[in-house]
Amino acid sequence: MDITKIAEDFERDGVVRVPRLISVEKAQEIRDEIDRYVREKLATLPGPDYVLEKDGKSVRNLWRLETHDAYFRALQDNPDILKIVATLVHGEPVCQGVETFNKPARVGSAVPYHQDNAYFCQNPPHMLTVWIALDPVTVANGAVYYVKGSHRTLLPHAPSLVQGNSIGLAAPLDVPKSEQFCGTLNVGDALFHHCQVVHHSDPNTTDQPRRGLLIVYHGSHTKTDPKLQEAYHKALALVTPDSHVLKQK
Ligand SMILES: O=C(O)CCC(=O)C(=O)O
Repeated sequence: MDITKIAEDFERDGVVRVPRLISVEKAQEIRDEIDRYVREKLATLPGPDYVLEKDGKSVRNLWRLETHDAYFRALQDNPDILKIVATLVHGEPVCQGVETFNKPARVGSAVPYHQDNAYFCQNPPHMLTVWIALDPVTVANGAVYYVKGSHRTLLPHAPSLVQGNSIGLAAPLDVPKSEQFCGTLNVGDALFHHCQVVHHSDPNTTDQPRRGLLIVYHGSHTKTDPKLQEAYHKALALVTPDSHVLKQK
């Protein structure tokens, strides 16, 4: 892994693909642990810590895995990951969360255009997500699309009313999908994406799931911006929770 090259691409584009970040065997182990977690813990989780798809049973997201489970807590300490993250966040990495975007076969829903810092509210925006492929990620099963270079400014956001992604870009970006970077991946590959790069994903229309494990880090020096956080909390409050399906990020 050439960290200098990874950092160069990340600074310029706001997203960088890192092949084989974890092994295929490790990805299988994580898939098995997600299945165990859902089987054993979903029913006991507090409301905001998971989201189901519209069918009311397939898991869309698991949030804050590190607070509920030692296996997932340990994933944040992977030294290969920390080495890259320390360079990209310009400081000591602090894990903000371990989570999944499962995009299950046939029912996996879209994620609207957004910048993560509208949720994270960090200043300076030295924060990123390590998005690790647990299944092959293709155009058809809902790869994440990124607008390269869009990470330099935080754009206005507005409530999206989408369950699990309560806030999205207030106005569409004038960049056709054909010009966006499509994050297709093999199992074990990863995307490191900056907290201000614009991204989104389509529904999964295939019979193959597209599970992503996400580990979010910021530098220990970043601070929460109270104004940004107020706007986010307002958007979150607009998505009325339903006892089965609506659980928020
Ligand atoms: O996995 C996806 O489809 C979207 C991921 C995402 O929106 C995020 O990392 O903030």
